Amino acid sequence: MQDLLEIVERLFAGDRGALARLISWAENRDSRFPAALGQIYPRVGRAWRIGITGPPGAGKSSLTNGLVQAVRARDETIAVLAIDPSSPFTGGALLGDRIRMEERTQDKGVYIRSMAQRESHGGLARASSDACDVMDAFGFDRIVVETVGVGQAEYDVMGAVDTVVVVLCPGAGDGIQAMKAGLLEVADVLCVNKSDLDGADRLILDLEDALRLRRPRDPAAAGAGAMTPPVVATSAHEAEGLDDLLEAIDSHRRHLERGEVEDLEKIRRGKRIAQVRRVVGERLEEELWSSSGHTATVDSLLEKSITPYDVAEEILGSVLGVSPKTP
Ligand SMILES: Nc1nc2c(ncn2[C@@H]2O[C@H](COP(=O)(O)OP(=O)(O)OP(=O)(O)O)[C@@H](O)[C@H]2O)c(=O)[nH]1
Ligand SMILES: [Mg+2]
Repeated sequence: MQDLLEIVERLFAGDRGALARLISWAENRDSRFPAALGQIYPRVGRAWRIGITGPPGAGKSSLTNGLVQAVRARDETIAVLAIDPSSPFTGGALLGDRIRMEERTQDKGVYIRSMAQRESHGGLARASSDACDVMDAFGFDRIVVETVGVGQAEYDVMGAVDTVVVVLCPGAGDGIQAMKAGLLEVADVLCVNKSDLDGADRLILDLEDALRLRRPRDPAAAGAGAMTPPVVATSAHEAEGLDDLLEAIDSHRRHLERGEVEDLEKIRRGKRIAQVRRVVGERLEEELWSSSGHTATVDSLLEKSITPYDVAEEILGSVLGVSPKTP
């Protein structure tokens, strides 16, 4: 406990070692984390959380770097959480990325941290939300979470931020890919990066068409805070459009803060509820399978050549006292 109070005190005093340590606790599901979060929780909720997602190579990291500069030029502070997919195939390149990003931070107003999916034990959305809470309590004005927007885990991460920026770039069928992957549905701001390349104008027009066609039909589909996402052109290479991107993010923020569609408090409460469900899910799973009894039950039941469904129902029956689902 002494240990814990000391680290929280250091966090509040602006100690980056404490910041790093608490994020590691979140990442590794350290048993001290929940109590630490309890201590810092009164200071959570001030930072604006920006999610940056999109297909591999669209320029998310380059844009994040650009955003860091644009934010610093306004004298605001910013923390970045870069989520590595930690695939064995791309691990090398991403590691390079991480080093490139971490190198640039002699600046006290910037903090950059990466989090590997594998190290968060599958609970990526839970761990990244916890890490954001720590960075928020530390006092950063803005937090950027960068993911590769492909899988369910990344969508869940995006569900925990305030403004989602989907980054696309010109190139074979990217716009269409994005629509197929449902990326447009999660976007609060659409960013067409690499506007210095041919095809960017075309992609912008295509996206605007797609948004026009889709939105009126189903205004409720995008859920809380729904508005037609603006399409912003950027070139991270030429540092073009970064202020426009920041302005689009701020405009989305003002829109939510004015409660034009739904109250910001209510939206954030929804995100907290999702976090509670994630924590309960993780803990249940852990409790269930760490008690050797259930694992043994599964083994012995499967021996009797009954189906996995029947075994599952037996286990659920014994744990929750529910009766088997009947068709
Ligand atoms: N022409 C051009 N190239 C860019 C621009 N922004 C990024 N790139 C290049 O695109 C490539 C991918 O950039 P990253 O910033 O690593 O993209 P990413 O989306 O973070 O990539 P992953 O993390 O691997 O998914 C790099 O070679 C960049 O130099 C841009 O505005 N214009
Ligand atoms: Mg990247």
